[in-house]
Amino acid sequence: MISEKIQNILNEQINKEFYSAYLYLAMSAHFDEIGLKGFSNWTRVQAREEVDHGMILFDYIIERQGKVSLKQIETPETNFGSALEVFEKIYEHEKYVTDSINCVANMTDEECDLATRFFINWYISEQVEEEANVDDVIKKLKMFGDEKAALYHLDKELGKREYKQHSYNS
Ligand code: OFO
Repeated sequence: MISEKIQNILNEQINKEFYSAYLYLAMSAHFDEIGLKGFSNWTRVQAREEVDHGMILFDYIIERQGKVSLKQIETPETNFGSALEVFEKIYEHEKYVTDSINCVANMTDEECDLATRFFINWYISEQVEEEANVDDVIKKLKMFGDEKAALYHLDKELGKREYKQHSYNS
């Protein structure tokens, strides 16, 4: 069974993951509005992955005989700028989520909860991957500046991203 402190911090993390999904969906709608279908696809796929992240925590709490308590999800902003501005926002957001996951890991150490410490390692690796993926897009956007042809090709590339269900250990 998990302690109350661990249960609370995992429930807070569920909320952050679902908020992430909302934020990515808002960005996806923005990209659709400005005609960048590939960017819209990328952020939409990411939103689905965020739901998976939330559900993995949800299932873990239940498996450890804890209580899931779902909190209100904050409204994401809707005013976004250029593709670069959006991706810079994504990077900041993912850094915030990384810090939050690190706090969960610290708490498992404080509570001597080795099972949750082992579980949360999956999220630690996932955050490394997410920050790297976003950084890759930012670098490309910076490299090509305002070049329309390059943006067109990047949009095509991001349009190829496919959703693959995330589950613990995959
Ligand atoms: Fe769930 O990793 Fe992004 O926010």
